Amino acid sequence: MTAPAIAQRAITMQVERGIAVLTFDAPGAPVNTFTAAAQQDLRSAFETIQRDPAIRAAVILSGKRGNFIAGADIEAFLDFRTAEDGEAASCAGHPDFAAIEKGKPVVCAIDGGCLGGGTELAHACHWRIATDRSKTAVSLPEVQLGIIPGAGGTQRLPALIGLQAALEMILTGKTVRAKKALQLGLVDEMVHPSILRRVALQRALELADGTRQREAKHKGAGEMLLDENPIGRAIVFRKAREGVLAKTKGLYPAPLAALDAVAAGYTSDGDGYQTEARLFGELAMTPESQELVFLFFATTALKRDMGVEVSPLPKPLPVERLGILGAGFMGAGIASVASPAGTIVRMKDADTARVAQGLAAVREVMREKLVKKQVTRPQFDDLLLSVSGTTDYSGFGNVDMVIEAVFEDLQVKHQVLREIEAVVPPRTIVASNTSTIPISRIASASVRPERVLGMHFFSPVHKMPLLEIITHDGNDPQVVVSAVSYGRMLGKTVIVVRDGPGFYANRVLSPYVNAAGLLLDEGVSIESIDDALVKFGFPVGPITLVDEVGLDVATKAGAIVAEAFGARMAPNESIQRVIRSGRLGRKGKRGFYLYDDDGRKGGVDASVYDLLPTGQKRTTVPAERIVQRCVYAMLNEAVLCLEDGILRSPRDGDIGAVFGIGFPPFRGGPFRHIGRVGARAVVETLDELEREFPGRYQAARTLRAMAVSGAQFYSAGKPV
Ligand code: 3H9
Repeated sequence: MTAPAIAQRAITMQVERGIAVLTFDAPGAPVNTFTAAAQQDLRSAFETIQRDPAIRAAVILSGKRGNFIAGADIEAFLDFRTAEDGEAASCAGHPDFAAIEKGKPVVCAIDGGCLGGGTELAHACHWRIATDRSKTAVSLPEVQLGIIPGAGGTQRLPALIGLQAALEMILTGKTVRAKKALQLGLVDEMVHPSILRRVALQRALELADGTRQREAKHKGAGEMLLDENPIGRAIVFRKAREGVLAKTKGLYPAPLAALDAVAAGYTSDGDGYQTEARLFGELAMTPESQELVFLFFATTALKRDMGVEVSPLPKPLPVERLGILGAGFMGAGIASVASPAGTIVRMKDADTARVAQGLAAVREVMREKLVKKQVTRPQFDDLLLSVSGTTDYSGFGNVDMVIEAVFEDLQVKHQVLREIEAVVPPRTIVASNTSTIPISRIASASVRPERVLGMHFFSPVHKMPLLEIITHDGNDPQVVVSAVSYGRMLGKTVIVVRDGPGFYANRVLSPYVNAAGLLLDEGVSIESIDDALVKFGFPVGPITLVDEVGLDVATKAGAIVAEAFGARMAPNESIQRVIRSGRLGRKGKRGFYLYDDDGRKGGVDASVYDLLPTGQKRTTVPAERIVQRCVYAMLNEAVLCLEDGILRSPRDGDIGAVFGIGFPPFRGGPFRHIGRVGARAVVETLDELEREFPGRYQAARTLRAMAVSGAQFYSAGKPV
């Protein structure tokens, strides 16, 4: 007999055979989050459960297919004014989860993403079941938002799965799929989604009857030794701290605070939860967390933006078959992300050797997926079968899209464009993976220019998240929408920019790299330039970056923007001289740095200084000035891109810089960084630099106006 539903706002409760079944289904929201109202619903549901003698146990599940609980409501963090506000939010949840933990048996039935506070709720339950659906995964992603788990995660997880495994999850925020969660003891059981509810009810009955007890995780002897004695734990904490510092260079406070919170749980009773709440509150107020939270909202807002301002919005055309021209590094890279997205790929190059090389490169990426258990053996085989090669245009007669990734030369691009258009159907979208040549110039040779646009992937394609889509004035909006939609299918963060030399990413990168080159011209050491920018938060310094992308590629991009923007981007001497000497960077195993036969980077190649204007004579420039000279050139250029209409919004500029060129995420992006420093201070520094380097740092008009008016790029609250 089923009792009538008791209406709750986000969580509804039904009682079946003495088991309270709580369904979390936040009305009108795409995912379940612990808003204040949902938290109140949970609290009152459990008060009823504990009070009502007819209820013997409970099951909690989600009413949203593929989404269990996405954690705390991140939007609420925007209202925190002090660290105490954050601490209070954390403290408010602690008694609720403690009451669940200490009360009647609760089974947590996880189907889909279980994140942050959702995972912490699961920890407080007595039995956890996950479905074997590919979307089902458990994580504590708080550090990625610059905070730590604040609903008991730093305290309960180590007890559940052991200290080392818990730290691995808490410090990285990584996602654990159902199968791995089962191995770790993070969940107790894995079932097919169709039987989740039934099994969960059954387990609740068994727990209530006492016929089933939650088994403690079977820790290995080594794990026991480490977890259960203070010396062992001290070793684990020390190693974890070293690992965090090596990875974050001390720039991200959250993982270090997480270590303190976890450690506090071992030192005294109850204090761990207080420490967790205090640190959660403190971290929520850090600029690092605020910028990471900004990035979360900016990226989710971007997912809804189709890149065109027309109404009604055209429907995206499906891309089921893709032709790729050029089986080189980029072409093969694109194939390796297109195939897992379910696309049939046909890759063409001039001869069979190149095609074979391209197919081998695709195979290598798929093999990596297999090794990391991201795909099964049959899936791996299927993925490889979906990519084929050709030296003519056979198979291009029915493709929905062609992406050309041939040599960066306008005549070559025109030639292939004509060839493509002669074989593909009129509906086919033709995209160029050019990183520098203006799309309108490429499209000028097309018989259907409205179907030609740019899709600038970043290298290595399977790792780099950004896709820059470049449109020109004559594009059909449906073509743009289709490219955006397909880019997202490939798992990319997509920004749409207008055509112009260097588009956005390469345009802002050019003056930054150039500034580094000018420092080299003066005799500043390679290490001190790279170190200064790495300490600012870039993943690698600008000189290493030039080696990575290839000196030929960097100089070519530099020449295009120099031609377009004149004195502001006039090339430095050093990089020109090094390329003229025949050094290509990592790919040629000789650049500014030394490389071994496998391409692994060693130290600076001291002999490279002989090629530079000051030879072996060194000079020093303070790290802070190095950063200003490189970064302010980039900040100013980003604003100029906005003024020129290359960027559609500061949001796109921030996302493009963070996901495309490694602008430090904890600084939010160039526009956010300007907001933090203040437009007036930025203009003052630019003016000072301009006096020293005339023509290179003329502050953008917008910045100057903002310095006077106090206007901001962003208003308070969630970015749209
Ligand atoms: C936490 O839990 C702290 C606790 O330890 C302690 C607290 C005291 N909050 O990404 P999507 C929105 S910290 C608010 O496009 P998908 C999102 O903005 C939290 N809003 O969907 C978007 O809104 P809109 C730890 C959220 O299917 C809409 O939902 N949790 C939240 O591609 C759809 O999102 C996380 O960090 C949230 N927690 O991916 C999880 N989550 O429609 C962050 C989503 O207005 N979330 N929204 O643009 C995610 O990683 C993904 O959203 C998820 C779904 C995987 C869940």
